[in-house]
Amino acid sequence: MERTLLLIKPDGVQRGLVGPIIDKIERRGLRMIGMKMMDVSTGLAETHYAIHKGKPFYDSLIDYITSAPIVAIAWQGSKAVAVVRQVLGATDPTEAQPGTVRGDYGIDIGRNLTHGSDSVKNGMAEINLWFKADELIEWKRSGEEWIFEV
Ligand code: DAT
Ligand code: MG
Repeated sequence: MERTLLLIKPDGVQRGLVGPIIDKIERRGLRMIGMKMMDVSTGLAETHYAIHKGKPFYDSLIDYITSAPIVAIAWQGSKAVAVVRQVLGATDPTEAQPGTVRGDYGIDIGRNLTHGSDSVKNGMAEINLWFKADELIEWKRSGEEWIFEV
């Protein structure tokens, strides 16, 4: 089973979209294994976005993610990485399909509401970065046999 990190960024929290965003992924069938609301330190933001250091949007990206509380959620399930990325839609909301989070709720790339891990490897690494081991819950969601064939 894959694991992936979802961040509902400050605009998602401020705009009251935490529920609708979780709803899409929960109904799709992934199992939530950790969730918390938090203020993001500059250090954590810089580690998370280290791959973008030096790019023109880097400083504003760090300012954005540290500007107000976020909600971090760890998800588990078959194909979890791709499923969350699909639900979020393209990075630039003007390119995201209707029906996706960014396609339904976003306009600017600098206010794109969410982060989703982009690979299985990064999903594991990002969950370890954002969550302590005792903040993750091992459980089985009832009815998963009606979502996953095996
Ligand atoms: P994603 O969040 O879809 O994985 P990414 O990892 O390429 O996208 O970029 C991380 C974030 O940085 C993205 O959510 C918004 C911002 N960003 C990316 N490209 C940008 C650009 N060309 N201009 C402004 N912000 C950008
Ligand atoms: Mg990314």
